[in-house]
Amino acid sequence: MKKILITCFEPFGGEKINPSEEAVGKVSAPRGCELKKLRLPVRWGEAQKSLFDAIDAFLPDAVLMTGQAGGSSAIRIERVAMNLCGAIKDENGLYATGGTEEAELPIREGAPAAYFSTLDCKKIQNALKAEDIPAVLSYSAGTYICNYIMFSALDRFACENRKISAGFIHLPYANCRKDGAPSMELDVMTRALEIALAQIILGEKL
Ligand code: PCA
Repeated sequence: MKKILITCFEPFGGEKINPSEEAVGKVSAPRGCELKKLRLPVRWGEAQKSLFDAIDAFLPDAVLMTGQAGGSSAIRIERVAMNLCGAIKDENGLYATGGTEEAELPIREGAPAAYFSTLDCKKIQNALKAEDIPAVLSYSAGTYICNYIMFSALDRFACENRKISAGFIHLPYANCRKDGAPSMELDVMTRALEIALAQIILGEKL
């Protein structure tokens, strides 16, 4: 039985829901997979600690992280995470420094500038497109908490020389929006995550 940790985020930025939390909540574990679901806070520091605690307790073979990318009209499979906490205030109203003075800083001083996802992103994209689900490869996961946890996981696995595949998928808004921003049906996003999980299991050489 392969163990996969799937993470999502709490709502943030005044939104009532986070599509990642809704979709992950509905995802069923593919056959041959023990799935652990984890909701992360949109807060610097706390998100990484919560992720690392879950990895230590569950010892997954793979980690699929998910979050919301408002404004996107397709599933975004992230190829790259960079070593940067952007100058963005979290849900506590704090920058990554823990203070209120605007600042950006590296996620880990001395770490590589970036890591590639260790999931087979192209294979996941092809599998989604085969079911007519709009999906793109993305070359920036942004500079906020999604990039932060994607980088944190990849950096930790690289440092510890652990063969745990890890990557990130960003989801569009879930509901039709008054502001006209693009959205996607929740059932479609849930199916997309199940397809991604199935591809991850196929790709695991355990
Ligand atoms: N999206 C944000 C943080 C949490 C989420 O769901 C991001 O893209 O960084």
